[in-house]
Amino acid sequence: MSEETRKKGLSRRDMLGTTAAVGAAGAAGVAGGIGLSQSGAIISAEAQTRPATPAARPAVGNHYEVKPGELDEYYVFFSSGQTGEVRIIGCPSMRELMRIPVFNRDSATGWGQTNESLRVLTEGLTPESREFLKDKGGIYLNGDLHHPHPSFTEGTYDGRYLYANDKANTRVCRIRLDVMKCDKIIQLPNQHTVHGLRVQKYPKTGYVFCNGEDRVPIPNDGKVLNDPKKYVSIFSAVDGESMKVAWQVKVDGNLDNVDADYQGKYAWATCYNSEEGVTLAEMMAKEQDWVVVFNLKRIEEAVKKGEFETLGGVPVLDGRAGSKFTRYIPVPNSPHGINTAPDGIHFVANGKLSPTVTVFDARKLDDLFDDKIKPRDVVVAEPELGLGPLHTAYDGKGNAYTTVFIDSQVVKWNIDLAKRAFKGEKVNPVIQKLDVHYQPGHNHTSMGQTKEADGKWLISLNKFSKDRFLNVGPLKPENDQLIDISGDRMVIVHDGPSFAEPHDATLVHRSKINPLHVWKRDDPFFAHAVQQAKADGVTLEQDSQVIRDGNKVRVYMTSAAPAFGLEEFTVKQGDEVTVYVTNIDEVEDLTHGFCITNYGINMEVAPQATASVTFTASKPGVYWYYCSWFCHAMHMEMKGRMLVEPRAT
Ligand code: K7E
Ligand code: CUA
Repeated sequence: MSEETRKKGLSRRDMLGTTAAVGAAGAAGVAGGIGLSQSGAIISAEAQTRPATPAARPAVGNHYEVKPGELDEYYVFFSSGQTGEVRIIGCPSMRELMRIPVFNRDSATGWGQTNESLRVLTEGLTPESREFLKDKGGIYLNGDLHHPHPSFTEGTYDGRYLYANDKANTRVCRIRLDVMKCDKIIQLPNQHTVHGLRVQKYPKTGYVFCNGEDRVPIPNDGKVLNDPKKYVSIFSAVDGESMKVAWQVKVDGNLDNVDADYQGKYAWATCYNSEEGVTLAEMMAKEQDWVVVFNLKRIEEAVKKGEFETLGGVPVLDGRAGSKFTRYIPVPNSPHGINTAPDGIHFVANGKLSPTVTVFDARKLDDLFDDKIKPRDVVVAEPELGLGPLHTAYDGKGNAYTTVFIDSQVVKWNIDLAKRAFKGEKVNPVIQKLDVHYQPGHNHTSMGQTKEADGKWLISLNKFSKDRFLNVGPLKPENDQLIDISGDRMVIVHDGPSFAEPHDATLVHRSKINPLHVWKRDDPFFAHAVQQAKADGVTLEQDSQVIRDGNKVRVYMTSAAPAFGLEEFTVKQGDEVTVYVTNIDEVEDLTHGFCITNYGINMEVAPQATASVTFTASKPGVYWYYCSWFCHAMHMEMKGRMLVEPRAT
């Protein structure tokens, strides 16, 4: 690359365009008619006369534009932080495609109100939480979803599930990727919050690893209070199939983030507060903290042999300093993200308070556990990148991309160069520092957390957006920036505002995900409704009728645009009413809704699904119900009346 092009921020690839058709348009504009596509063919005269790339737009061609009607190449599963849901974004368009309610209450779909969602939200609660929520509606209404990660088979995504944590109420969820609905939520006993979450990559998921961040007494029942020496933090492995806790390990310090290897032998977590303090000053007192490595085989053997104590109904092992299950590798104070490279060899802990990242070689861990080497012997590089390294992503070509929060940059660096520098060679591993806007947390590359990392895209999830968008008042959106990493240089191509607070995201090639177009009638998601109907002698797909069972009333109705199977039904004040709506339309995207005015009821019923909701008919009178999802020219007329007879007094 010539010095001049370097100054302009252009690489050879930028000038030649990326894809023959679309990239060429940009190339013509940028390079003033070089006239070559990537394949070397001379581009058309028409392409050469297309309007030049506007000066403000990065000089990379506009291959990130996904034209109306075209589909994106990647699904991005975004967390939403304290909103509590998962969002699906298309990449490279960055268009929001869908929201999946999980730990939140959702007005549009009825999540948190339908019987189907309430089952998911309540069945995995600990007995203590169930008791606690008894007079609070039975469910938590908030969540803090940080880390959404899809299931693996042999080192890459298999399209079955997505898992995520709830930091707010110590829960883990599973989303079925065939229907994009949450089908399991469990609350982890013994531990206090779950922050880091990553999954087993090999041979398959397998385990979902969940970091307990805060230290508390076990059991946390008030007998021990202000005696931090007796607090402990917990590392959990959840079985991703059964969604039960497989085992837990007690550790020293506070666990932050976690990741797993490509061999199925180890998981590793960053750990701060080796001081075991309870105030900020205490937690930051020491110069060093740790990365904890968990030996999965040794843990499994011990569990098999019964070498554990049962706490909160699950097997708990002691992995504190000196244990055969763990090794504690010292790293600079308060590390944050930990990220496994697609080469299957390296993993990186990000310094946060230290300007460095620490690179480990997983091949040395067998020797470490056999005490043949010292913990720091596993470290093979420690490059200095900038202020506030938080998370690292990879391109599969030996390069790493680390967010530095305080400097508001993404730093591209080379793992090999970093290792050579660590050995004393005079080389600079840093390839480029790119300003992002502003204060990045996680960043993620396309397929970058699998062995199929493809090095095309990087998304920087920036916590602040400040002046990048129209001012919307004191509360601002975050800014997710799309960065083209396919060339020598990183180039920002898109700013995308998003609401609270996408910590983390996973970019999955669309070939890995195959959702259904309409529900299957035998889906387990509404199996309870099917069972109840059967017991009542009702065929959900045909019958609309009211069954009285003491003061319980079950109202079954079909929905087919633009009519419900029942134009009215009558109940008595005080009845416990369950309405089952079955959408018998088979047309893709023809979703109905069921909303009862002034009864606070609303739910979505997608094609071929059954949804149900239970409430007490406490108010007498006439209450119209209507379809709340636009379905037909006569959608406004898709309604009926619930007549509630007053209680005889
Ligand atoms: Cu860095 Cu919760 Cu993944 Cu946020 S954590 S940034
Ligand atoms: Cu059915 Cu709108």
